[in-house]
Amino acid sequence: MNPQRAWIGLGSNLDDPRGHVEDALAELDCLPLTRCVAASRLYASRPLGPQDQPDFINAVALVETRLSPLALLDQLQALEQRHRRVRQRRWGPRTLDLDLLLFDDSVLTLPRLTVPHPEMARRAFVLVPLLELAPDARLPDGRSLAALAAALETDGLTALLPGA
Ligand code: ROI
Repeated sequence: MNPQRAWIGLGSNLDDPRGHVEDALAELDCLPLTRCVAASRLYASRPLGPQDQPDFINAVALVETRLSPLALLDQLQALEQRHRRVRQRRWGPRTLDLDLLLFDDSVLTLPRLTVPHPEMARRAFVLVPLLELAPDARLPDGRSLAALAAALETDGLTALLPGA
């Protein structure tokens, strides 16, 4: 079977967020049957949800994988655990969050996994980095991500300079 293309959203706002996201980008390339083929710049973003938490670092990666969507989800969750993800409360701070955003043109509604990610169309910290890599990207239903992003507030989102 040919590899399939999956988009992964990365986010962190605890314990050296930039380090967690940079390490996770490298680790995605080491997952079984998976190669990381592109990664966006890192972005600093104001928290969506409770404001009494640090700003996030966000990025998006494109991987090619021969894993099934659920096997890829298992690998992403194991990677989160290796970053000792602590989830203290819903929408609270976290050391590493990995979201499976898109899996080719699949539409999946499983108990553990919904693809496309149900919130992605409303999140500038997901759409802006993704569009950096794929300006013409669309949801499986044909909606243009650029058009969705244009409707969003991007005030709290800043691309970081490499190495800065
Ligand atoms: N806010 C931002 N800016 N970035 C995230 O990755 C993020 N992730 C979350 C919540 C807490 C909803 N807010 C976020 O899970």
